[in-house]
Amino acid sequence: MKKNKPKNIKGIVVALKASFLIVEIDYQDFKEDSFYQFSEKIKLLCTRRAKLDYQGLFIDVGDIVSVESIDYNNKRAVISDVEPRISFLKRPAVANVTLVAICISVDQPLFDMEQASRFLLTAECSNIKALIVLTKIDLITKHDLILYVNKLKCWGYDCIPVSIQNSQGIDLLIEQLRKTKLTVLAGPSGVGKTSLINHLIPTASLPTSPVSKKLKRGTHTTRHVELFAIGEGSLLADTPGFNRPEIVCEPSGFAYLFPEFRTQLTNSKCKFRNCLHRDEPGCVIDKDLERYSFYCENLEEIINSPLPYQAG
Ligand SMILES: Nc1nc2c(ncn2[C@@H]2O[C@H](COP(=O)(O)OP(=O)(O)OP(=O)(O)O)[C@@H](O)[C@H]2O)c(=O)[nH]1
Ligand SMILES: [Mg+2]
Ligand SMILES: [Zn+2]
Repeated sequence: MKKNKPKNIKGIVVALKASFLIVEIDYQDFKEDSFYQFSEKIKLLCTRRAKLDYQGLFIDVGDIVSVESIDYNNKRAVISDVEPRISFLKRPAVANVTLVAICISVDQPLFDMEQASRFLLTAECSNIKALIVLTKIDLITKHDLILYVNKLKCWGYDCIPVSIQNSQGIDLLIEQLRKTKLTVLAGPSGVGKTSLINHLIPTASLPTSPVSKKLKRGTHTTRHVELFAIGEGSLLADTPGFNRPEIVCEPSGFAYLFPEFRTQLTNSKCKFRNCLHRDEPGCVIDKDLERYSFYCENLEEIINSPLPYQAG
């Protein structure tokens, strides 16, 4: 018996282009359909039903949506609904993220503790698991690399050191990405996020550019968030680099965004319940930890921010 073509089907938003959304749907849904015989994925250029705007439902890359009025010849459709998100990374804006892979280069541009921490705090604020991808390790010695890895361990983070020049760490990174549903590559401009995607998915062929010799910074080559398939059911997002992520947090919760402080606060309690871990007596935070002064400076900024609990 001929199956009825489904009225609307589910897909994932893989990119935003001007006022359109690119939605990828799975042709497998139609395999038994005698009219459409599909075997792979298809991208549709979509608009959205006005009712979604009235309902205040935003749609970003990573959102699972229902599409209807599908025109297969012209690859167009209309988004009629959006599923609730399991997570949302605010900047770069990506929905349903399961892992933020924060790319930080050891050189060109040089590793910057404050900048790296700001990216990590963004992931922590969104309650999304973070992993550091230490890039361009061909530019430093083995000895210096060990120092970086140990430093990040003290901050409470695992890292995967990689280089696309000599393929070091690439297999380990692929293994991690293939067991994760949606990984976002985030980080400053010029650290090599897009180069990594081109290396991992050669068909992507995305534009990259050298770091500015004068400013020693990236040149903001990637302008949009885009999702790419990597392995069965795993997605990887390239994102535009930016240099100083904003920290949005309440002063009392700030210390909990640092894994190395979190461990201390879980193991023992400060004398005062409202301790902000500065000069309060009976505070359990170890003031010798590397990121302690960064914590204090930014706490001050958060407290004195003209906007409620914003700094950056
Ligand atoms: N030596 C070395 N250079 C690299 C490596 N990975 C990337 N690069 C270079 O770094 C430069 C910047 O790379 P991109 O991939 O454009 O950086 P990006 O993070 O995507 O930058 P934005 O799109 O601006 O955010 C390019 O010239 C790359 O060739 C690496 O492993 N080693
Ligand atoms: Mg890029
Ligand atoms: Zn304290």
